[in-house]
Amino acid sequence: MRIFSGIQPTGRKHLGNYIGAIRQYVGGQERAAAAGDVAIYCIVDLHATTVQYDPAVLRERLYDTTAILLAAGLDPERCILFRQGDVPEHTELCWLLCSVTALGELSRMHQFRDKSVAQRELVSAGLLFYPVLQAADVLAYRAVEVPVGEDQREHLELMRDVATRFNARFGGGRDILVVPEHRIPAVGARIMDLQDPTRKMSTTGSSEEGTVYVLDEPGAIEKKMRRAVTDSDDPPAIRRGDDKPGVTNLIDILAACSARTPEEVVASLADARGYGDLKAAAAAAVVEELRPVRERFAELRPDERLLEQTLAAGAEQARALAGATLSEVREAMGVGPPR
Ligand code: AQP
Repeated sequence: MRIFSGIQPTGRKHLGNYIGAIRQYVGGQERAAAAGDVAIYCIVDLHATTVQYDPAVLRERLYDTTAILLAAGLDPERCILFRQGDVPEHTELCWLLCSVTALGELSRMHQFRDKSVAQRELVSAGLLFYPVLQAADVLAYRAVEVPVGEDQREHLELMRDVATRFNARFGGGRDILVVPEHRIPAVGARIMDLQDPTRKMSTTGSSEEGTVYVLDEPGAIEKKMRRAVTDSDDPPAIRRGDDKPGVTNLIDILAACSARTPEEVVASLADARGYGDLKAAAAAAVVEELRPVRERFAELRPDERLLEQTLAAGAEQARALAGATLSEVREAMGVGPPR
């Protein structure tokens, strides 16, 4: 069972990225190996160019993200970790897949609509084509499973449509591309902003106070968790529910960071005096979850040469796999000389 996922090197990685995606990546290494296959993880620098950005900052963030992934437990001996821009097969496949992607579907994507509103100077065509490049990322490796957070569900559906349409149009009775499944974590698929728990915790749309960063110091985490918005129920009720987004978010964070179910967390807080106890327990669990990652990051991040070597070795492995898919796609589409 082949696993693939990508993560942007934008901004500072937050608790939502960590629980929704990064932790799943780490577990994926074992599961893919147990099935005799490999997990492939890509830092998608090309995706990051679809909104306003500073080229020098992008490089810094790329190294930050690489070091965070390694610190969280990705092992280049057990997975393929690489930078998207090092594997040109992604962009070529993106172009070829455009022929089986409906413009109307792209323009209806939530992420395109939300992010295009936020672009003041230019709404780039890249922002519109983002999901096609994302489809190429996954389909190039014939991945079966894509670990992502809940916010990527729509893009995954589009990717599945693109693969199905490609096979029907060009496959000649064969499934040249694999239609992937998404893997969304049972708890923590959508971590919410601590200050506005009706919105997802996000790199671009969240406030500093509402966002716990993977590299935050314990004091900063405790402060943000202590100030998390809950509700004014009197007496306070520690339970999950659509009417209680702030409390639900804290319960989910605590469950995800203490390897328990939300129900077990609620039961463990049956004698709590109020939301303060929930916040303190959640803060302690997040601090302990992120502590080893922050400490290991501090060791790894300064050696940019080693990070580059790791990415280059990963890109070489990735190119061998993506190149094989691409040559079949080109052949099926009648592009370039016959094989
Ligand atoms: N709040 C979240 N809860 C759970 N999972 C989340 N993810 C993002 N936010 C949450 C998951 O993190 C993975 C990597 O995301 P990304 O960095 O590639 O960018 P994104 O999905 O666009 O999310 P961000 O970081 O919040 O950025 P912006 O503000 O640009 O949207 C993905 O698997 C995602 O599902």
